Amino acid sequence: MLKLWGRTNSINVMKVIWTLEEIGLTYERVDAGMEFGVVNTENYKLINPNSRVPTIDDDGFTLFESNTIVRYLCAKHSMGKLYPEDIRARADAERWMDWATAQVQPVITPVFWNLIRSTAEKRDLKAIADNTVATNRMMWVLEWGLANRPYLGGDVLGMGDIVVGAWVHRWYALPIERPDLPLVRAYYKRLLERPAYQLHVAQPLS
Ligand SMILES: N[C@@H](CCC(=O)N[C@@H](CS)C(=O)NCC(=O)O)C(=O)O
Repeated sequence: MLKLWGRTNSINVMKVIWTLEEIGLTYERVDAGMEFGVVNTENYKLINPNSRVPTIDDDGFTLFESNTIVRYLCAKHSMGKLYPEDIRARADAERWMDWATAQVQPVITPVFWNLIRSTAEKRDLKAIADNTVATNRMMWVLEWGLANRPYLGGDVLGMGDIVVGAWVHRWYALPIERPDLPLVRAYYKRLLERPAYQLHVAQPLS
């Protein structure tokens, strides 16, 4: 059975859990990271020397990097569905996965850490303000990406939506000022209709 290491409040672990649930795969999850430890043990470092989560073990094949894990699981179990067969549709999905990691994650993470994982005294208000502006600007890009299609995958959910959708919940859940983006708002509502997203991604931030 596939084994996944990672705590459930990690966004990178959420992407993998959501993928596994959409596919309907049976898996075992082991709490790891932050208060759960595990990531600094010698055994864990043999399969993930970054000491980070998530990591999977698929019948002896181990893998870290959440986007790569999502791609791998979709290619293996959801070819032509979550993983587009058409090379252009696949490149489009990969573009959004890379965009989320390269453009959204670096600016939303300081906002998240300061507001959710820091005490009030330790908050860097300038970092929150500057990065909120930068994050909101990125969400305009997503508004552009959703023109004329319900999902980044087109008519149906694709692997690009799994990575981007995880960040979209974080954006809506943060106590910040946001522009009203009708397409992103409708997209989030659509994602919330999916039980796996609701249960494993759209949870209170911690
Ligand atoms: N690029 C990596 C980043 C992994 C990462 O930074 N994971 C965080 C959680 S989101 C982590 O392991 N933090 C330390 C911990 O939980 O102990 C990926 O996408 O898998």
